[in-house]
Amino acid sequence: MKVALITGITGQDGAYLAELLLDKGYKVHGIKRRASLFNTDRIDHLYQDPHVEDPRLVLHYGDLTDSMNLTRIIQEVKPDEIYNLAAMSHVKVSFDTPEYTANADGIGTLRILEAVRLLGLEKKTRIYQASTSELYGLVQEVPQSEKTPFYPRSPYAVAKLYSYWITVNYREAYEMFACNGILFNHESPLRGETFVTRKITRAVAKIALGLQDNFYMGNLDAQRDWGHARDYVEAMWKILQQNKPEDYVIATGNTTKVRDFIKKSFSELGIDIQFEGEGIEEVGIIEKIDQNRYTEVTGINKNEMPASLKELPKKVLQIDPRYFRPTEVELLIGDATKAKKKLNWEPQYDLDGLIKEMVASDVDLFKRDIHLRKAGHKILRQEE
Ligand code: NDP
Ligand code: GDR
Repeated sequence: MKVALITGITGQDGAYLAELLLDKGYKVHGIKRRASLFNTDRIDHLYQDPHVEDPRLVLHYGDLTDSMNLTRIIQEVKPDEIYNLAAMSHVKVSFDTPEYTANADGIGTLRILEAVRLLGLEKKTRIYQASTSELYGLVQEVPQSEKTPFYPRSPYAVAKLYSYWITVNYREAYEMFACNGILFNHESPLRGETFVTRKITRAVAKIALGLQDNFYMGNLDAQRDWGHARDYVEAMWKILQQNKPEDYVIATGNTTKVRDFIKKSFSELGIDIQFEGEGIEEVGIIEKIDQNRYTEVTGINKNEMPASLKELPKKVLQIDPRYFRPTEVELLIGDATKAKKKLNWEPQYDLDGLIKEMVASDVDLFKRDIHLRKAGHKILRQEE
């Protein structure tokens, strides 16, 4: 039985990857951080009671900023494969916490590589490093491939640049099987609530259900190459199954503006949103609703439709400069030709399929809130 160690197992990708590896018959160890509240929601369905004999999923407390902790866990587990997914992964937040981001996202990777070397596991343990399309930053060329020069535009991306190169360096210096997956944005119903796609699908669901009147966004013109996390964790695994350690771009090859993601998400529920005005004065207005489509997806018929949606046109979106970044990445579009050829990797989802799944999941989530409210329970959720 192969043994894998996943850092960041409680995150979006960690959850999908753990599921994939368990399905493939791996024993999976994961590193989670101690938090004052439970933080394993995304992997609770995979949880195995540690009291059963030889559980296939084992969680360890740890942190990428703690070398001794990482070295001890790697010594104990002796993994065949390490997937280093842990990171402070929010680009905007990295401007607020640049030193911590450098420590966790940059030096954290060095700690893992060095632990493997110190423990004499260089020939046994293969390492996947979660590199990112943010490395390309300021546009040098499109589409971006393994050969495109890097120009990082945030403390997050600069920290990840260090990780990218230290992974290459350990591969070349010590002949370690260490690889970078340069993954473009990938999303899912498990996406963190403050990343743009999930922020949008949550707001769309809440507005459609009458739980929220409007929401605030940043740069609507940024363009991203969005794929589905399920497809992307498959690529991570494939990268470590090759004969030779190499770096790969993983992307769909299509790019979409944030404003079009918003339009498509509303349209999934039969709601037509139009944009008016310019710059920070721009607003999003619901013009009309296709009643049949709305009922088909929400299960709510015309009579039960929230009062807030009955008076159209209705302003639901405004710009708040607090969501602008000091330096922005305007355009990402990936060229995954190498991965398609060498890994035989092909994404199964397209953008419409991704949006459909995310919107349906958030509608379901907030319909549950409505039921709980009706039953007299108080629901408090923080939005950002
Ligand atoms: P998430 O933010 O969903 O998950 C990050 C994970 O890292 C969480 O489990 C988090 O724990 C953990 N973590 C954060 N800081 C530390 C730390 N100091 N020590 C240990 N664990 C820590 O990210 P994703 O799943 O979306 O992304 C996975 C990786 O891939 C990240 O490295 C990200 O930067 C990178 N990436 C992501 C892309 C994307 O589009 N999703 C694209 C390209 C790269 P907790 O749950 O406690 O917060
Ligand atoms: P990104 O993802 O920075 O690409 O990093 P995010 O979803 O945060 O932003 C994408 C684009 O949307 C614009 N935007 C907003 N973003 C957020 N979060 N909130 C808003 O209100 C908003 N309005 C507009 C942003 O300016 C940006 O241009 C993600 C992370 O998962 C990284 O860890 C990963 O490395 C990269 O994807 C690839």
